[in-house]
Amino acid sequence: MQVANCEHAVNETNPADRDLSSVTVIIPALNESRSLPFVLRDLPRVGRVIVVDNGSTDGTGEIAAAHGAAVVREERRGYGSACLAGMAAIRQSIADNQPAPHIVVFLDGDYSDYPNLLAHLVRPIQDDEADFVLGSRLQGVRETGAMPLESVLGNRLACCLMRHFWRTNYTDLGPFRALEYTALCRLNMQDTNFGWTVEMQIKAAQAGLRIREVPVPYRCRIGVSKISGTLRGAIQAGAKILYTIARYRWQMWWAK
Ligand SMILES: Nc1nc2c(ncn2[C@@H]2O[C@H](COP(=O)(O)OP(=O)(O)OP(=O)(O)O)[C@@H](O)[C@H]2O)c(=O)[nH]1
Ligand SMILES: [Mg+2]
Repeated sequence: MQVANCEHAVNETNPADRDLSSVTVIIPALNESRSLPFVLRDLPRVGRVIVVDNGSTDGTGEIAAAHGAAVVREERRGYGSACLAGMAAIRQSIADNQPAPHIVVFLDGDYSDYPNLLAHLVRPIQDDEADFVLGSRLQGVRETGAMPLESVLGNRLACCLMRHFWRTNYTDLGPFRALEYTALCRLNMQDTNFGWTVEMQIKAAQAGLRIREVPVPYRCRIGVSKISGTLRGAIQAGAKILYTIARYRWQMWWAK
């Protein structure tokens, strides 16, 4: 396992500083049994952790449950499908008379992000300064090899297009992000795979959410790379992201 030494970019917030009991974390996970224990170990104490086991065959769900997470199984593959299943689980718990979360955090299950920075990520929402906080890996320090060049360039291109079309200031499409729950619901998220992150960012801009970026460090994942580490995955993800931008831009023109 490779873990970056990351005393940089942001000061780790002592989780004891903040009450995180109204934060729900959604972790989409496809065959992440090796990394998930580290992710769950490093998360500060929050209200609820939902691991969406996206049809894993390596015992990901069992490992997540053994580490105290609520596990939802979603057989329909795709990053967005897993995130949507996590949101459906929140809606179900509200229907079952559980309190609605104030904040929802999305976090990958591969230990590329730093779960211990969660309090730092949610702070602008808790302080009512933002509705959507995006962890920017391109503003933070990246371990060598954590983000291949094509991934860095692809993210830059997507952000450049969003800046041009929606006047946004995004610098990344990073997966570690936090939203005020009612704002998230208003976005009516739909994408079932690689378009999820860019869809959220476009819709957040269109909905007039208060958007904030914070730099986050990023390290090499544990386990086998599924998207950015393979040429096929990178091309598929890039094509879907560009298609999603074109689609929402087209809808804007159409609506005029
Ligand atoms: N690729 C992929 N990831 C999924 C899926 N469902 C859930 N996930 C999870 O979504 C998160 C992001 O996927 P990753 O494979 O890490 O994608 P990435 O970070 O762009 O690229 P690599 O880390 O290089 O593989 C991980 O926690 C996955 O386990 C799916 O259908 N496909
Ligand atoms: Mg990853």
